[in-house]
Amino acid sequence: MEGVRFRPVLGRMIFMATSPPDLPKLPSHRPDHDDGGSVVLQRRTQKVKPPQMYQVLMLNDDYTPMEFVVVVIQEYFNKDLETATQIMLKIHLDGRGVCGVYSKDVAATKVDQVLEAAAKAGHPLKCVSEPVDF
Ligand code: TYC
Repeated sequence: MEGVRFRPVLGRMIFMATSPPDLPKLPSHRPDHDDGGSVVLQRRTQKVKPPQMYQVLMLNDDYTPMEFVVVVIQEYFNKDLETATQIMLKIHLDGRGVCGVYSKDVAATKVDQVLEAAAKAGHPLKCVSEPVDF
């Protein structure tokens, strides 16, 4: 009988394309005993903690004008006039007060901005950041 003759290489290709691959045996997820179909959820301890936050504090001094402090708090900590005035008065009375709470990098930037504005204006205003729950 005159059949179609494949060249040997083509015959190999067809064989490879149609044969299922030899897969490694995966571990079975079926229980090896009858669990009655129940599902058990295991509680895991939380691994991801929220990031450490930093509070930006301004410190009192005897020379920086109150008005300047209020403007700085409004400008860099996005507070309205009333809130900024309350924060300034708290700093004036207690020696220090929180102007805002931020991630580490943002808090460091706020400190730099306040110190630069104060230095430019010739005021000794001091500003620091510290981890919350310090
Ligand atoms: N104590 C300053 C004054 O009487 C006012 C002041 C408030 C200064 C807050 C600094 O962070 C400060 N002029």
